[in-house]
Amino acid sequence: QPIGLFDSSLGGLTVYKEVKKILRNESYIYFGDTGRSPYGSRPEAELKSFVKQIIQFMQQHKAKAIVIACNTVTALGLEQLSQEFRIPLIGVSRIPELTVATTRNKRVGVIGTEITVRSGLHKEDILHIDPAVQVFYMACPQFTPILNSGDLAGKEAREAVAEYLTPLKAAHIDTLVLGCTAFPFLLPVIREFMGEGVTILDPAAETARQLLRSLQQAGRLNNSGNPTNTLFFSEPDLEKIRLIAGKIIDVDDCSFQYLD
Ligand code: DGN
Repeated sequence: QPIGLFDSSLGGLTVYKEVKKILRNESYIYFGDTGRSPYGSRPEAELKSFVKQIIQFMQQHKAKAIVIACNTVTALGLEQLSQEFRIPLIGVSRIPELTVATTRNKRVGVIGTEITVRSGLHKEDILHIDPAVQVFYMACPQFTPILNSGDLAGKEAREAVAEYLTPLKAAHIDTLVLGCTAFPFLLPVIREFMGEGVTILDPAAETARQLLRSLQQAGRLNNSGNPTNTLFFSEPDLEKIRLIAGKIIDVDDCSFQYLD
C-alpha cells in the first residue's frame, strides 16, 4: 500500500523528497493540484471540499497514510479529517522546538501563504516554548505562482524575494522558517538575499520523521516489494511539470500522470 502526499502544486515535492530519504522501500502517490493552485487565499470551505476529494482519491489508491504536504491546509486544521476518513493524516510540522533552539537573538521570521500567516499558529507554538521570542510574519503570495511558472531564479523571483523579505531583514531576524512547502524551491535566491547571518529552516525533514513514527507505531512499514512512484497533477502540461520537479527530486523513477 502506498503513502499518499498532496499539495496545491509542486511544493509538496520538497516534503516527498525528505520522506523518500528515510522511507526507501515504500511506494508513493503524490497529487499536486496545479490546476487549482494556489490555495493560499481561497475560502476555507472550498479548500475543505478539495481536500476531501483528494483524500477519497488517495483512498481509492489504497493509501495507508497521507501527508498533507501543504502548510495552508495544515493551518486550517484539516488533519482532523483523519477521524472522518479513518486514515492517518500527517500535516506539515511547524518545528517550534527547532526554531527556538536555533535563534540566538530571539528574532524569528516566518513566511507562508496568507492563510498560514493569518492562522498565527507558528507564533503560538513558538511562544509556548519561549515567550521572549519575537516572531515577524510575512505572507508571500507571489512565490507559489513563480514556482508554477518554473523560473526559479529569474528576475521576477529575485524581485519578489526582495520585496517580501526586506522587512524581515530590517527586523534583524537571525532565523527564517519556510512555512510553505513551495518555498524551498526558491531557497538559493532566498539564501542569497538574506545573507549568511540568517539560518533558514525547512520543516520537511521533521515532517518526514513524524510520518515515520506514525507508521512505526501502527506497524505499517513496508520492507519488501517493488516500490513505485506515481505523481498526479491536475494540469495537462506534464512535460513542464517534470522539468520543474526535476529541479528538486529525481524524476527518473517517477511516472507522471494527468488527473482531470
Ligand atoms: N504549498 C502550500 C503551502 O505549503 O502552504 C501552499 C501553496 C499555495 O497554494 N500558495
